[in-house]
Amino acid sequence: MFKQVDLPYGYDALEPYLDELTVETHYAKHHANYTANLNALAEEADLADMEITGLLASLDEIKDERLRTGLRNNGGGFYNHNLYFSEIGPHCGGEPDGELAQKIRESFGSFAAFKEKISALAVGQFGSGWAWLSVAKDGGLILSASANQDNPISLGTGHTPIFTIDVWEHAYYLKYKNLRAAYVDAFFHLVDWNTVNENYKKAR
Ligand code: MN3
Repeated sequence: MFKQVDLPYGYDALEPYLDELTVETHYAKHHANYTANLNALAEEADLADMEITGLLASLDEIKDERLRTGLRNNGGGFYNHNLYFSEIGPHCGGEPDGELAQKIRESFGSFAAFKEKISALAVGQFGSGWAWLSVAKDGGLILSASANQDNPISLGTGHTPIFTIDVWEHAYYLKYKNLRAAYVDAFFHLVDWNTVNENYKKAR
């Protein structure tokens, strides 16, 4: 049984950067639906006992095309949103410190340069998708973007995601309309870098 991450904040707690209706719809409708669909499909495929990362990394082994596609989309939707909703919160933002801050400086030159690069990937992703900060097997930091509910695990990159930005229109359209760049900029006011730092230490 796959379980949506608990929201440790209210639907209105991310105002003014994310409005209450967007957060409620995103978590209680979109994310909840991906989770329910994943559970039904995983049960049908007899894969309900797997870890989601293991399931997403071995989609190729699912012979039935309907189940494989359904698990790719809904398993991705489940995993991606668990990361997204757990890496943000009220009274956050700013810059990371500790080991992640140092690694970001080593990899990208500065936090500002990192922010600029991942924002460009998020804004430039054509249609629905995600931007990612991941850890490679050699410990390096990798930036990428993906379409739909794909992620670095389901795409078979071998990288472990530690931070993501959802750029599906459902993540921002009620408040920001077509201004995706404004949403991405506002999103950085919500990032809980302590959690991302923990994700980094686990992934490394
Ligand atoms: Mn979403």
